[in-house]
Amino acid sequence: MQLFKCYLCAALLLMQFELHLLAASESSCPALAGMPGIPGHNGSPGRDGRDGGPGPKGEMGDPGVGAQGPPGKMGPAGPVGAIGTKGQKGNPGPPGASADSSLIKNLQSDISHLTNRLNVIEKVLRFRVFKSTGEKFYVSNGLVANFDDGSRFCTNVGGKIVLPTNEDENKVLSSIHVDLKSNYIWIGTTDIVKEGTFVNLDKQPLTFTKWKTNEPNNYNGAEDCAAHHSDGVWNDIRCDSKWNVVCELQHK
Ligand SMILES: [Ca+2]
Ligand SMILES: [Ca+2]
Repeated sequence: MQLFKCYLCAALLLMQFELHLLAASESSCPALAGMPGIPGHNGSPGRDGRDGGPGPKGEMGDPGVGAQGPPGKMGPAGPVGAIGTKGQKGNPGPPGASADSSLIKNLQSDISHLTNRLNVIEKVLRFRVFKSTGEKFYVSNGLVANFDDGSRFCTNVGGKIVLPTNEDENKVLSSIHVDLKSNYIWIGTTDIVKEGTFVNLDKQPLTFTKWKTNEPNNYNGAEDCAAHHSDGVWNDIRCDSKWNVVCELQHK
């Protein structure tokens, strides 16, 4: 651009020079003026200026946006608070089974049972012959008596005249014959109340019988009591006859 300006200026000066030449030819002919010189070259750039002073403080920027950091550690426990006031008394709970009282009742029951059993055993040991038959002891001291005396004897020792109520008990009674060397042993049944109908001493029907064939026969119309024969079968016989007495004692 600068060079273009120079050319343009030179062109203007050349035109002005030609116009002067034309004007001079039409009038007089004064002395010729010299031609203007060519403009010089631009000079070199000057040295750098000094650093300026610090500018004014800028405005505060907008707050930054960052991700939330992880939670910090739990702080130490605070001081112990003061004791609060006493609360109201709660409603009474439902009555529960006391383990101790239940245990005591069981122990008392066991003690009572053992005491009764011990008393029975003490009585049994006084007899020369005794055998256990499940819930009973069959005992005898070798007494030979009629039915009434024998029944009274057994009552006095806390029992009654033996009466087998099943086959096993009948067999146990058979074994006692061996010890007593007996022929007959009284059993607790009679037909005194009604001839031909034997009942036990509580006047209850018999639940087990072991009558010998053709017995009871009420021989001579005088047999209202009954006895267990050594061969294991029963026979009705006279109540005033005398035979071995065996008592039964309950131990349960
Ligand atoms: Ca009879
Ligand atoms: Ca008979």
